[in-house]
Parts: sequence; structure tokens; C-alpha cells
Amino acid sequence: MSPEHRNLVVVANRLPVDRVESDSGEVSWRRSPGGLVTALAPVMRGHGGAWVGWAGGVDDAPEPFREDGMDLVAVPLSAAEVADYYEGLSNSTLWPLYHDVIVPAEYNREWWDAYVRVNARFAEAAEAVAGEGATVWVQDYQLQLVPSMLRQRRPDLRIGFFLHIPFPPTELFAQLPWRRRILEGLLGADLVGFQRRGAVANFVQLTERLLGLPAVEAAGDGVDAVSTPDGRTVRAAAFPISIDATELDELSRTPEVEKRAIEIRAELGEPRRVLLGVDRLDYTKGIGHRLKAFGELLADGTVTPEDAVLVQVATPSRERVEHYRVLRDEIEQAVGRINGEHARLGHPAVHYLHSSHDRPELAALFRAADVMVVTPLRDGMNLVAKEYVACRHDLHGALVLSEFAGAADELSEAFLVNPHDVDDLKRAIVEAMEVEPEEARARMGAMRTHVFTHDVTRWARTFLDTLAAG
Ligand code: ADQ
Repeated sequence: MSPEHRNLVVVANRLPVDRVESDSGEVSWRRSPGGLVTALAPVMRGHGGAWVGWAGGVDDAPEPFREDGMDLVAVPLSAAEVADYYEGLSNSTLWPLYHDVIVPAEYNREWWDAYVRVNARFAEAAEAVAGEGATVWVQDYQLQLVPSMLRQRRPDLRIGFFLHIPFPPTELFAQLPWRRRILEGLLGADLVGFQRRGAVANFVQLTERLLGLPAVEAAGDGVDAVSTPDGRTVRAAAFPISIDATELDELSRTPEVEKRAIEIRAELGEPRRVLLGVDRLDYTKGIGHRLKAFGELLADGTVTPEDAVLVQVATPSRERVEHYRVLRDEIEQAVGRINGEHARLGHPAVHYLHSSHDRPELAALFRAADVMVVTPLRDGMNLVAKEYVACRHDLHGALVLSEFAGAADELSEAFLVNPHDVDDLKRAIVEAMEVEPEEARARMGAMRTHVFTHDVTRWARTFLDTLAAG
């Protein structure tokens, strides 16, 4: 089947692969890490769909190619567009604005112009591969104008949109100079999906307040709806994203992963407790708050370096954006300070790795950790929390989880915390370190039941079924 006749088209900022060049100059593609790819790759393979996205380079985009059971269609970006559309409007305007302005959002009209131009290019590329009456599923904050642009060109399509990050309340969203344009862009979809119910409520309230559009009463079970001026009904609902729990569970049970988990604990010097953080190096993830709490526990003697070590794995992220460079310096300074005060020769209190790891190594880290510390200040979902749970078939281990992560709605048996409250965070870490094995098993068992019954396949199926039913 040629890419022109696809019945399911995913449109996302990035293609789900990274370019790899061998020493001899041969180019190949490798599935890339990251929340969205991890979530959608199995769904796309199942449907044999096409995926439209940026290949990650500048200017030259590869011709459409097949990888991992899907057709990949690359959208080119110039260096200026990477700076303005991606690093600018997407990651320096929308990302902070949608995450409670943890750092200030920057508003720049040239960035906006690039965002409009690039969204139009994505819409054109999607239009070209979508068959008559096809389903097009647009992903995330970088592409919020694509639904309306696509609808104008192709009214035959069924269009879904899913936002992977939080959707802010009116008080914050109203800052955006292009607030109406974004809402109108989203309203091109038949169904707009969010991670949490609160985001749905924000969306419906915003369309009413800023566009004067009436909410439709009782659109369905857990589904809200808005009437548009052109007489359509746009539905909105929460679809909490998840992971391929079975795949991770199987990986975590392999002898290689089991062996590596034991090795990791030995390499760490066999501390009584291993605490673990795994995040993209992003200011939304609350890594500094976590370090502060752990540093204070060491300083006040509640925890000793023999008792516990913290392993913090931070994937390099958005390194050309200033706030991310500053954050890296801050985190590395904090790690240095804690180790300067509490490490012994050959035994750091915090093991900090600024690197990406393959799935087996991550699974081994999860298996080695007694306490997983997930403390975002705001997070759409947080897949890491669910990945940890999926890897603990032994029912050991405890999850400390921020209330501000979408995952907190589902994983209520975690040790829930407000990461802004350092004392609360310290309390939760200590409780998780000292939890009775029986209670730990009960908590982990309940969380595993949820994660295995609400996996990524169910997430995608629920979204696509709801979209089809409208
Ligand atoms: P992210 O902000 O990237 O995703 P998250 O949901 O935690 O956050 O997903 C990160 C993914 O990257 C996980 O699969 C994790 O295993 C992987 N990862 C993290 N550190 C890694 C490392 N050092 N090496 C290798 N892999 C690593 C966005 C939103 C989230 C939302 C997802 C999916 O910000 O809130 O959950 O999309 O919707």
C-alpha cells in the first residue's frame, strides 16, 4: 500500500525514529526514546498507519520510508524554523505557559509566524497521505493549528487531537497573545483529548469565555462538547495515556535485567536503600526539589550515606534553550554540593548520570530501586511512574509521586506528595523507605492491576473508538 492511501495518519512534531550514521556514512533509523513514541509505536504497527513528523535534521528531509511497520513521512524544517517554531513558540512559549509558568513564557511575534507556517506544512503533508474519509490523529502542543487547517482543506477527514501536556486554566492561558487562534485551531478537531478531567474543564471554559461558544449539555459519559459557529459539535474528554505494560514486565523478568539489577546495587556499594529518579532534564520535573529534600535528610541525619543513595538519571533535553542550560547548571551544582558535604571516598551520596539509556538498562534501574521518586511540579501524565510499577512483578519497591502529575489520578496507592512542601516530600521519602513489606506489596499490587488493565493499547483504542463514534 502506498502512503497516499492510509486510513490512519498520526501527525506529531517528531517522527518516531532517530537518524544513525555509521562510520562508512551509511544512514539508518533507530526507534527513538520518549513518551510519545513509546506510547504510539505499538498502535501504529497494529494499524499499519502513516506517521507524519519532523525527522530532526535541518533542511533536508528523507523521502517517505517504511520503518517498524509504518510509513514515515518527513516534514522538513529550516534552521530558522527549528529556532522559532520549535525552540521558540513550542518550547519557550507554550511549554512554560501550559506548565504553570514555572519559568516565564516568552511572547515573540516572529516565533508565532513560524508556528503558523510550520503547522500549515504539517497539515499539507497529512492531507497528502490521508485517504478519503481517513482518521487523522494530531498530537500535542506543537501542532494545535493543524486540526482547523486540515478541516478547511479536507472536510471528509475525521480529525482527533490529543494534548500530552497539561492545559492551563483561563488565568494563565489568557496571557497568550494568540489565545483565540489556538482555540480555533483545536476546534477543527472532532474530538479533543486531554490527560486529565481538569484540562477538559479548562478547555470548555476557555472556549466559552474567549470565543463565546456554548457548552453542549450531556454529550455523553465523561465527554464534554462545544458547539462551533459552523454548526459542528466538538467533543472533549480525558484519555489518560499509559505504557505497554506487558512488554516492560516481560523485559524486567529477563535473566539479563535481573542480573544487571543485582550488579547495579553492587556497583552502588550495597546500600540499604536505593532511591531513583529518571527524567528528561526539564524544569517541570522537580529534580531540584527532590535533591533539596534528599540533601536535607542527609544534613539532619535522618538518612545516612550508608543507608541510602540517590541515583538521578537525567536525559539531556532541549539544550539550546537558555532555561534548560541554566537548569542543568543548577542541578549539577546541587549534586556537587550534596556530594561535597556527604560523600565518602568512592561512595557518592548522589549518583548523577546525564545520559540516555536503553530499555533494558532502565528496566534494571527500576528493578534495583527500592524507592522511585517522581516529583514533577506539573506533568501531563508521567510515564516513568507507570514504567516503574510495570517492572515490579516482585511487588517490592515504593513509588513517591507528585500530586501534580497526571499519573496521581490513577496511582492513588503511591506515596503522594506536594513537591513544593519540602517537609512533606521528606516525610514521603522516609515513609517509602521504611514501608512494611506487606503494605508495599498491597500498594504495588493495586497499582500494577491498574497499569496492566489501563495500558497504552487501551488508551489508543478508547480514543480512536470515541473519535469513530462521534
Ligand atoms: P515527557 O515529558 O518526555 O513526556 P514522560 O511521560 O516521563 O515525560 O516520558 C519520558 C519517557 O522517556 C519515558 O518513557 C522514559 O522511560 C523515557 N526516559 C526518561 N529518561 C530516560 C533516560 N535517561 N534514558 C532513556 N529513556 C528515558 C510528555 C509529557 C508527559 C506525558 C508523555 C506522554 O510531558 O507528561 O506522560 O509526554 O504523553
